[in-house]
Amino acid sequence: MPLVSHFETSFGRIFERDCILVEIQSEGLTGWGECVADRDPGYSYETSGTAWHILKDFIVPLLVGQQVTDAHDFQYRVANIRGHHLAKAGVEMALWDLLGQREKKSLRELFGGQRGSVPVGVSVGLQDTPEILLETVSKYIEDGYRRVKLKIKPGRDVGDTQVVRRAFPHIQLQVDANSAYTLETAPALLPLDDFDLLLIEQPLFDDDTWDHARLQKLFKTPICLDESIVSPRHARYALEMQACRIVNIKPARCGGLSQGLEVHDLCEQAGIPVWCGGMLETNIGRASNLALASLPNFSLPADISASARYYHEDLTEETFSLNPDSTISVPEKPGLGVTVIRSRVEKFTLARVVV
Ligand code: OSB
Ligand code: MG
Repeated sequence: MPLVSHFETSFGRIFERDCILVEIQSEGLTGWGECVADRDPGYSYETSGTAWHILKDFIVPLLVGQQVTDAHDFQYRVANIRGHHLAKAGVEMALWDLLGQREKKSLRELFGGQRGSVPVGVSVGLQDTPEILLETVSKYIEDGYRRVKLKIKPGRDVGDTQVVRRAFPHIQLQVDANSAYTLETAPALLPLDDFDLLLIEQPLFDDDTWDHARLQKLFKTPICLDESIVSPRHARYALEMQACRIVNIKPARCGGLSQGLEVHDLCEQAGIPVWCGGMLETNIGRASNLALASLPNFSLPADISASARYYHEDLTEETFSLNPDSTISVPEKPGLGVTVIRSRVEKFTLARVVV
């Protein structure tokens, strides 16, 4: 799927995304899920290649012809498959879509979400120059986004953030390093403490919960973990270690929507606010993120932007647009609440496997 504009993080620039869709047919219904693995192992060790393999050869064969009752039953059945959370989450999403359709309830209702719309922001990739960055941010603010996240990396951190903060003194601003620093290099970020940022996301390695705890002590600004929180257990470790004051929940990274819900509840009990991250999903994954983000402890704006920010042609009849108050409405129809345009899927299909 070609992106409307390239997206650059500390681990690289992409112009298009490989999206694996999972379609499950059961009891006359069709459920859809999206696996958010990228083509390259930059954000996660999983790639679209490994997810394809794990799905086709391990996860899906465990399910075909079985009576899978719900997400917890699914997690129990795939528990002996180590890791590969993004692959698992793609299937769990399709199961939730089926469950919702069968019970004629939206995912928001199944999750117990209260809000009909959720506050959102936009995640802005690294740009070639600070001037282009400012132009890009300005356009998003004109579009109506009231919260902006900047991608940073060593050498493109304090300066870039300062340019945006000076131009927009009152916008809700945060940064995301995607693990580009170490405990030794991260003090270069200390000047960010004066920029009134909502948070600093994942400065250190994904397996470095302990060093994040040491780093948080040096900063007034809350550190927020993304890559490190790969399960509810890891969320508990981070909370007990005080490795962060805010958690980014990407349900896929945690192993599925049910696991994202558990992280939400753990954080709520610990008094730690959460927000919903994004993986440049198509409208299929976006629908599930919106449902999750309708829960009460998602108290910071989500990385869920309008459909037009991602793809010229998305995969569903529905289009998600930004409301004037920088929110996006949560789907209300049963299941994911979106209707997949099959001809659109065909148009972008590179490979298909039926099990
Ligand atoms: O770290 O949050 C991240 C996209 C791909 C991989 C990692 C990240 C992101 C984003 C995009 O920031 C957020 C979005 O979907 O709009
Ligand atoms: Mg992130």
